Amino acid sequence: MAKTPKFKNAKVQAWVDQWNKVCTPEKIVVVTGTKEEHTAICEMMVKKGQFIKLDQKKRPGCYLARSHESDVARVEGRTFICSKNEIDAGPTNHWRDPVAMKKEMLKKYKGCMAGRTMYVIPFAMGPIGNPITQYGIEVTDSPYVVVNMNIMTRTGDAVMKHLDKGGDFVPCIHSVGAPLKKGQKDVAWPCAKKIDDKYITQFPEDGEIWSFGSGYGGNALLGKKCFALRIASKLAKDQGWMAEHMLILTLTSPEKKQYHVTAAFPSACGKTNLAMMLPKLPGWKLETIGDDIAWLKPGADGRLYAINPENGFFGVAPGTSQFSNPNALLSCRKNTIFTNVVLTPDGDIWWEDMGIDAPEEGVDWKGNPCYRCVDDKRRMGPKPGMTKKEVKELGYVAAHKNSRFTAPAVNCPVLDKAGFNGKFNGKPTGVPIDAILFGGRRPSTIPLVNEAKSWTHGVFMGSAAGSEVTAAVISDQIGQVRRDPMAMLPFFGYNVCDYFQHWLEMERTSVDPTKLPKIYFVNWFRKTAAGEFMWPGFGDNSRVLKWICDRIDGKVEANTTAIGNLPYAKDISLENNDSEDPNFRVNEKFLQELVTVDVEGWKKEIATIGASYDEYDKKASKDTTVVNPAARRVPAALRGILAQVTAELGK
Ligand code: OXD
Ligand code: MN
Repeated sequence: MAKTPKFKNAKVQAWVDQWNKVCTPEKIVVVTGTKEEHTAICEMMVKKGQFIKLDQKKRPGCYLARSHESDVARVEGRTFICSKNEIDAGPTNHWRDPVAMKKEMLKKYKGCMAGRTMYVIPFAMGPIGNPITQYGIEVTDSPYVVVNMNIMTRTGDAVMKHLDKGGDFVPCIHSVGAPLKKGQKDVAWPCAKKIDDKYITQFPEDGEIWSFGSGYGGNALLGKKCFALRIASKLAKDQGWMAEHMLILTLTSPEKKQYHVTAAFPSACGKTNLAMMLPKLPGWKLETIGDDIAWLKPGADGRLYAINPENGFFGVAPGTSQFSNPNALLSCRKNTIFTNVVLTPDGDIWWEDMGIDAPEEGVDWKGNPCYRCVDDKRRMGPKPGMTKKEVKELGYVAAHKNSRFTAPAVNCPVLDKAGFNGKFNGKPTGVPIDAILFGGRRPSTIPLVNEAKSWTHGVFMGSAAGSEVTAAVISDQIGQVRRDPMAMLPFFGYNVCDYFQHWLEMERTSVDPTKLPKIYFVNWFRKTAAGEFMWPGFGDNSRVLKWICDRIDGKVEANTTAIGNLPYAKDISLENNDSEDPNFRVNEKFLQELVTVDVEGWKKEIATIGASYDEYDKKASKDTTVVNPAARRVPAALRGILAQVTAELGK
């Protein structure tokens, strides 16, 4: 056990004392958040072989880490919501009894930091001092977590000063679960190697987060998914606000009118790309406020005001290119940590679909040599002389599919600085939201854009969101469509049915429901039977955003259908639709199809939405602790919309 530093905040003192006794670290360091401290930790990791320093001319302040093969993404199967009653975790979460879980995990934590440094990270989710901001303390034995938290959240002395005044915070404990014996050499990526030894645990009623065994992303950077979504969603429900898996952007029209939009898409479905998009439509400007999480609070005028609680981007690297997201590439030019990408011989990085030629030779995410394919300069294989087809057949990628960049938001060339700092018109209110988008990767059926007929219809749309599973999670279902309500499936801190009810309550309790944002469902990912994309996506998505703004301003009519209000194709602007490459040009024939209801497809869609509701309801029916089961089922208002859409489709 190390000597515990003294803290002015008694709850901080108790939290650090408690974990010092349990985890018995060699020493304790309180993170101050300075640049010098950050660099010193990175350099210490370079010395220990845990970071590779990239070429500092090309990538100043940048480092590369390679994780253990068992530790490459979020582990949903090992993520637990430990509410006292199982029904409060709901049908979509893994529930464990909180007392039993703490007992089980305490055994794991016992002595787990032996030979390691325990870092105490004071962090803020949101701009320090903003009324919407919340605070946390993460105790961790991972220097990788410290430097990533420094980028992803506001950390250090300024936060501690706030807590010194007695401010409350969410206590978090994290360990990689790899104690060191005396004299034992550390490995490049310490973690618990067996999936079953990893625990990502939320105690929503105590407001505590306990994480063990993983050092990767959302499993370990506890401000992100564990706090800003799982714990915050429960706080938000209790306090009448919303914590959502949404990007936030600011759009300015050629007439200089500003709109603020949030969008909830599942992991790795293009939130970062939309948040930083370069509009194809002339005269339109898009700025970024956040790319992953939004906290929305009702203002006195009835509008919903949003902040981005984060401070950086934890972006998926593969696919990020000069074409798909030049602003993301520029965001990671400096002071960025790359994880599981390819190292080039000149000390730079590369990944699949980066839009530039691969180096002739490099080092892949596992640390093994990799080589440019003989017939494709943009692919790499594990042996020299391989063809693209051979590499594909092997299922080999040189950068892991969930490899990431952790980049400071201030690097983003199109950052809306005021909005990012939680300000609107000089006031720390967050920005007023005009439209909420839901979406996912849906190769069929779902139109390009569909406007909800009412708030309740919008909640229905969100509840029915679905997407193909991506590599952001360790899963055997990658590529299959799964229901992912409001893109929150892995992130609900409580019962999904109560969450739906909470969304409905936002309208019921609003001082002026007419001021709530309009809700839309978008789909950039429709494919033809032959597998080609029907919509170019990326900068062309500005055409859809413009239609949404036109609808908000009452400038265009919509086609009222059974499933919602669809655009007339003529109202989707085709200005500047002159790319030479047909893949990057709107195809007018496809456009017509994208705004037409696929009645047969929708009948199937509606049946599977109903089936997902039935699944959610089953849990409430089985639970003997439920006093009023009807109140814990999918709200009748959503069942009502389902019935209405079904009836109208049948006409
Ligand atoms: C993320 C995710 O890392 O959703 O943002 O997985
Ligand atoms: Mn996310």
